[in-house]
Amino acid sequence: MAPILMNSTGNEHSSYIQQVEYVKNPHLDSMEEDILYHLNLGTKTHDLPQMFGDVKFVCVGGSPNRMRSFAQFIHEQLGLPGNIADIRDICEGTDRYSMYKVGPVLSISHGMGVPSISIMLHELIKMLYHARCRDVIIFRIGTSGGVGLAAGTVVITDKAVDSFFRPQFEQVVLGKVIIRSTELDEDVAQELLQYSSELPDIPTVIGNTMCTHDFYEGQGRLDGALCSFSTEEKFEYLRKANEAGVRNIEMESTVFAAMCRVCNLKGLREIRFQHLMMLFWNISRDRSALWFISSRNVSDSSHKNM
Ligand code: R2B
Repeated sequence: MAPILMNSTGNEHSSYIQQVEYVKNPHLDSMEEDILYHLNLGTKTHDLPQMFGDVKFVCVGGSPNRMRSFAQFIHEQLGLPGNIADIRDICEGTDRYSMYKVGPVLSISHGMGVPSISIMLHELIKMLYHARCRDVIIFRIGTSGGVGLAAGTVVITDKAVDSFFRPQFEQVVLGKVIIRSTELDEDVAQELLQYSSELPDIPTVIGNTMCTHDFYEGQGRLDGALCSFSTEEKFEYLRKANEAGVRNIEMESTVFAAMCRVCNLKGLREIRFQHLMMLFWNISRDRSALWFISSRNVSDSSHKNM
């Protein structure tokens, strides 16, 4: 069941009662207009409930092209009317992000790294709030480097961890560090693992996903413009990561998990589209936990990750 929450200010906004309160910002209600700058949308310029009120699944991923392909794929899978070539980028007025809507599914790009996905998530979560959406599940569809896994292995993430293998996301706010949890529900991860048994060709494991703030040195790569460590030190770090339960590395999971958790969104990360479709229908039975799946088509311990 979706939680029934009051407006976070304590003021009753009757139209918002009995609805998941995705935003956690008491200032929002006193604002005359909310401009979602990087999505090129706003509460005065767009009818957000009419445009997005029926959204149930949000899929986010790094690349605009991939998210367009994903929207086209979902359009076909759902057997929606119309031509896939006509699916338009709702954010075409900006080149920051791309957004496509097909039926109840929204497909949005977020760029690379924590700051980029974080800006998009702030504006997306506000958009869902203004559109009065309910029971929304978010997926992150992305790439990541596997740690000690065969190429093609899907990782179902039970925890997003930082570069010290801690299940937390640190955000500096007004000069102070705020720590938010990225812990996820183990039972849910186990259940998702069961679904994966219906796809025998896709090896799937449960593990931690490590989020770094750099693609090169931050992920122990030897091929950046700078490298301050030896090959042995690289493998020592990856060995420790593996011992700490890390099965893959990427660059957005901690803030994604933290923001979904704080904002009452069920978050999930997945890469295989056909797998995703199956999960859609399996998980659309209501849940109260946070979901987060990580998966990847890579890799060996050199964790190539493009
Ligand atoms: C995976 O791939 C990108 C870097 O190549 C980054 O966004 C990530 O998390």
